[in-house]
Amino acid sequence: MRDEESGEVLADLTQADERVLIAKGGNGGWGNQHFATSTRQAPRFAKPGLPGQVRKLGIELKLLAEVAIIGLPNAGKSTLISVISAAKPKIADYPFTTLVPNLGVVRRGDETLVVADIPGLIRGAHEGAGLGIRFLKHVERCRALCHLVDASQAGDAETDIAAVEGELAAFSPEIAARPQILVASKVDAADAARLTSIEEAARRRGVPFFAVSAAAGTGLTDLVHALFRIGKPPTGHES
Ligand SMILES: Nc1nc2c(ncn2[C@@H]2O[C@H](COP(=O)(O)OP(=O)(O)OP(=O)(O)O)[C@@H](O)[C@H]2O)c(=O)[nH]1
Ligand SMILES: [Mg+2]
Repeated sequence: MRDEESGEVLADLTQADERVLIAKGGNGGWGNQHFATSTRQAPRFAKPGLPGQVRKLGIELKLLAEVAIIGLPNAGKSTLISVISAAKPKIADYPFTTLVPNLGVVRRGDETLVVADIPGLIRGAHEGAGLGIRFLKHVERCRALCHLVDASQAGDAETDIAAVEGELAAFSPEIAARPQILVASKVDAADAARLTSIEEAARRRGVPFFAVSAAAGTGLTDLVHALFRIGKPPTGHES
């Protein structure tokens, strides 16, 4: 929350029920009761209160997910979150199905992890193309990124992967440098050369690679473990 005039950050509310006083009310006035005496029981005058503080605020909502699922439109992000969490986002075979991020809680035993399905990113997103930048800001709070790449299409994946990475880096080099995994989606319908190119792209970058099919349910357990690994801060004594 910012003061629109000065740009000063007034508050950053990250917990449920957190409160902050942004604008003080004016001092109260004195009602006519205050001026009443035994001989003047209903005075016709009173002292008005002072006006309260007036401020113009800029308020932004940022989701508090631990891992953001990012990728080109139609990569299968919403389908993935629908099978690893209880979230039930809209899924369709056209780009920009997801218009606002969806949050899902992924469970592993007693542990939970909050994952965000971010609307598809395209080249120029950091300048506002597609649904773009409005949603990149939701990625700011995530510890880690799960970059989903459609393995069912034809063609080398490097260009697609680099396009998404380029947008992230243009938005924030700091976000682009967060822990990442590269995940080939739709491997039930994979194009073999494409799948290999995704794996090679992961190897070149030195990031973990996973192959999943949300439709067939393959690779999901390994992926969930990986999401917990990157999404939770290291405790220092994990095996
Ligand atoms: N064969 C196959 N198709 C899949 C799989 N996962 C998703 N799809 C299909 O891919 C299309 C896009 O899926 P979505 O989950 O809506 O993709 P998205 O990345 O959320 O797309 P946007 O919200 O538009 O960015 C849909 O037609 C899905 O049914 C999969 O594992 N296998
Ligand atoms: Mg979607």
